[in-house]
Amino acid sequence: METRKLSVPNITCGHCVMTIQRELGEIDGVSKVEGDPMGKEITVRWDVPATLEKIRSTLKEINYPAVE
Ligand SMILES: [Cu+2]
Repeated sequence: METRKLSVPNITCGHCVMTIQRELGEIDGVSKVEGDPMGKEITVRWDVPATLEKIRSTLKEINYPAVE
């Protein structure tokens, strides 16, 4: 089980967070996605078969790339 906080500058409101939660939630192995619209950060918890690379590429696909 891994947990990572990611900075996502394109987040502007709670709807952005909901979109990210929905899209990342469809990845097998992702068990939790929390977001902070003010801080423009998300916290993702996952286990195999999900990977950080998969999470980052999905964020990029939906136009919410993580910067770190
Ligand atoms: Cu928004």
